[in-house]
Amino acid sequence: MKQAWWKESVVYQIYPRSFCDSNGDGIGDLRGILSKLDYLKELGINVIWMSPVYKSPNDDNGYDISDYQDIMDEFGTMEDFDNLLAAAHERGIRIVMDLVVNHTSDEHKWFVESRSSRDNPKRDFYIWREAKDGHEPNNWGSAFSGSAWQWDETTQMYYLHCFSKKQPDLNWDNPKVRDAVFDMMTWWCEKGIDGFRMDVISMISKPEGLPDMPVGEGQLYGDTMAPGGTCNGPHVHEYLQEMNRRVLSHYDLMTVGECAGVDIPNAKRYANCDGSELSMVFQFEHVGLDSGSANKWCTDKISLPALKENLSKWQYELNGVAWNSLFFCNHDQPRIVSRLGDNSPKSAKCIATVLHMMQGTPYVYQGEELGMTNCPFGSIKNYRDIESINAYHELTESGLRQPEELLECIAYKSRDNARTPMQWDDSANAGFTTGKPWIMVNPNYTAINAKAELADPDSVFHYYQKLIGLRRQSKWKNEIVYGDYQLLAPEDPEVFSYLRRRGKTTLLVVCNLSPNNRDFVVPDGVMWDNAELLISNDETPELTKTLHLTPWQAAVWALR
Ligand code: TEU
Ligand code: CA
Repeated sequence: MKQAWWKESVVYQIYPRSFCDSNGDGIGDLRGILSKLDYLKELGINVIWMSPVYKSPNDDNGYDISDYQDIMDEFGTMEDFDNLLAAAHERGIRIVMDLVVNHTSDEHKWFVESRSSRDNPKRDFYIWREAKDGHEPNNWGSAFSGSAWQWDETTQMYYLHCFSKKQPDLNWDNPKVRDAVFDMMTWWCEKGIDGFRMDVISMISKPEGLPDMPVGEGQLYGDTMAPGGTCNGPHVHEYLQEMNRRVLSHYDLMTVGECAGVDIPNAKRYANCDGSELSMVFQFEHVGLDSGSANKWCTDKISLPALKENLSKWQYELNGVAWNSLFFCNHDQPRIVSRLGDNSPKSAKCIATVLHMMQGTPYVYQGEELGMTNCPFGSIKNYRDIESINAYHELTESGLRQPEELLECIAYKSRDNARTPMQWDDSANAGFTTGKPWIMVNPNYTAINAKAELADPDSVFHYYQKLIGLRRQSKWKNEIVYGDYQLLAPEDPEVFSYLRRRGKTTLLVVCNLSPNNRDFVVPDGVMWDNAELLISNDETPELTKTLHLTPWQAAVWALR
């Protein structure tokens, strides 16, 4: 298998708004990130992916960009960015930018021109349609509630927005849009950045004729992300191959496509090892396993056998032909220790072991390395996320859901759970800001914070540091990065165990993802004589045919 630096990396995702505030306005910023580079160096990561830092009115916290080549006022200046990039490179840390080009902000100059008149040269930069029988052109719903179409009085037409109405979709079928995007990407590459995470890149090619989509149970609109909708559209691979030819292939970049709705066949194309499109993709099947039949607003738990089957499918299918990203957390997902664990540090370490010993590039989301948990927001007034707030109002005002039960689901699944301020220490506001934070701080910051964990050799932080060290520096790094994967005991409802094999070495990974003591019989065929323990989150477990596992115990051995 071809080796590459981005296959041997561990990426740390920063949500700048909530990471570190350097000027006391309650909002994280670039200088705040600069001040924490040594912390990230200590953790051992070698790539930072920053959520968008470009000019934005922040309708969707920066995922609505009004100028791709300038820095958001709240985050600082382009000089601050240049200083951050240089300082990261000095520490051997690469920086990957968040590329949001499925849509812009409605305040972007392209859209201001496009909406000004039907014959403006920029009109076809976006997707405009006449009303149909006096109504929206089709039944598509926005991911942030309501219709995906917004009526524009000036030119008496609708424009498409798959997200908020302040995020009009770009028309990628227009070669002038592709030219403008590729020019902007080249401008950033010439500044020396190290790659792009590409926001909903699987959605840039819309289906011919924009057909109505099925309306799911408990839904009010057609689901654009269902098969045949906006994901994996007719020209998406053609446009990405063009992007690769015209921009990506000219630089040494890591690229990861955020591919809502991606399946294995499309992933093998997006993340093809032949380098024709992207380095890797984010797939979302595993973090969709606890979505109800209607939508994500439920409190269902993830079934472990289903999770084992799904993650194993991706390990088997992409091995040797494409490349996996490995994540449980990001700025859109609730905290995994609350979703799959029991909020305990030991369960956080167990979950991390499951992910970090697989084949693929692991992503650590800010605070995940501390075991940060979901936040008790309580009232809907304490939420800031457009997705949660709009869903609450649409679903309760339509009578589809009752406020109390829906609020329980929002508490469990809201993106805001990942967006509470990073917990640096036990001083006011967890050391995130000296001002009033833009969103509430999780009250458990007095117990869960970086300062305390840096001082505790048994902390979640030091466990992540060890996992990252195993992958990046240890004598086992090639087995961990490139070894083949084999799931063990698929039917076990609590223990997630698998092998990694490369040459004469086999790694045995055993994780008891349950609060119960468990005996686990190591399947036949797994032989060992001089086993060596790589990592464990408990007293060293005796390696015998029947392992006696404590609650949430994880252990990895190298077997020769
Ligand atoms: O998210 C894409 C996406 O599908 C989201 O709707 C996400 O899956 C969902 O919120 C999970 O419940 C990307 C960005 O990551 C997200 O932050 C942006 O809001 C969205 O695109 C629009 O840019
Ligand atoms: Ca600030």
